[in-house]
Amino acid sequence: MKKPVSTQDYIDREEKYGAHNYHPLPVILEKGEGIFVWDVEGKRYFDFLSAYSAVNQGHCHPRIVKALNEQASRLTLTSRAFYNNVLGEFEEYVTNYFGYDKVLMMNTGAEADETALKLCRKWGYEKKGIPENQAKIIVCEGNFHGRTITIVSMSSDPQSYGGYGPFTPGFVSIPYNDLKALEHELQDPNVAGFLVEPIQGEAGVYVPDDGFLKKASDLCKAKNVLFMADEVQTGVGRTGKMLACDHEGVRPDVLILGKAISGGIYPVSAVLADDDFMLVFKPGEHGSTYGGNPVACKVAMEALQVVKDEKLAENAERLGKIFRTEMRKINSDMIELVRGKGLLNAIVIKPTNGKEAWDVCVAMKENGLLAKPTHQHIIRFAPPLVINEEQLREAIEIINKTITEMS
Ligand code: IF1
Repeated sequence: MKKPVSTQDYIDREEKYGAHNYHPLPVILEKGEGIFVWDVEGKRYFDFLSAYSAVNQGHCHPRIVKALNEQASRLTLTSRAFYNNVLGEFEEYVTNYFGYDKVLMMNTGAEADETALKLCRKWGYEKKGIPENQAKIIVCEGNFHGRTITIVSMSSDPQSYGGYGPFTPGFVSIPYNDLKALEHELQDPNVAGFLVEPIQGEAGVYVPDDGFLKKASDLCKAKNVLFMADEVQTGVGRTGKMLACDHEGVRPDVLILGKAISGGIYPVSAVLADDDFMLVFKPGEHGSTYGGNPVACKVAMEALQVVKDEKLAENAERLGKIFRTEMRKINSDMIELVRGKGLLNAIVIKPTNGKEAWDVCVAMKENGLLAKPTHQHIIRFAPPLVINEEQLREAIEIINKTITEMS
């Protein structure tokens, strides 16, 4: 195929040579800086997806890029067969940062979730005394934890699990935000853990009732069950606190992080837990070739420090309130509902004049703002947390104008 020149050429090439496992908006991005991205035709957009909350620190943050470059030209990968001089530095840094005894590093969110599930089962057998192969883990309907066979085994979305059986057993599903159902399932002494997203992202930014996380964590504690928070999407400032669990003063037994711990610069994920739990892994029992490599460590350390230095959680908290207030003021029947926390927000779109959430996103793209629909009728808005109020108001104006014109 000849060198692509137009947007359509790029789309055609991916269509021809790539697996068809995504359906992107028709925009070809080639540059990013802070809250903006540019397409191959030179057009600038507000990025209101932030790579699903991986780019909280903004695109190509100079400090994080510098950390990447410096380490990349020195030592990139040793595997864990040998020590390297950076891993320990990061481990000390990140455990202090989040307040846990230990960390285990992986690369993707799914791997971190898998790690937590393995840790939980092993702890269930070795510490809690669950009979062999009987451990159960409670999960929530509408969850999204990634794409592996075990993770899709926990999913209630046919798009995620359909065609991928046979499935991993050992999971029980309860409705999200349902303490009664949790209490009921917790009566089973073979339950080892409860895995939950503090806000369900894929489900369409579904925020549970105030107090849900606290009560769920208390119920787990009373039954000697691990409370495991998947903060892959909600963590690192996104919801207006460092962790979404911080809104309720909840400290998960097992904390799962990914995406923004590296600011979108490198795949880094991590599981944090105290010694009682983490030390169930013995040498050779779990791992990853790239997990904990020096580049990952340096990048993640800088990315986390940027979140603190630039007070990104505080910014998300303040601007999130403005965003939701302004969305609720938009005078259109197309907006059925506005919800979210910090800068993780969504609007529910009522199809109008044959136009759906997808059409709204295409029109917003034309007007210079990128966002992605989920579940047909929901649009998620999650700009990089480095956005300022003036920029946010400009973006709100684009959303307002687009929706008002369509309805
Ligand atoms: C895709 C959604 C977001 C996650 C939570 C683990 C993972 C994710 C809470 C896995 C990943 C992604 C992946 C992305 C779409 C996306 C997503 F719409 F599906 F729900 F963010 F909102 N836990 N979320 O949200 O992390 O292995 O991908 O690093 O294209 O699959 P990963």
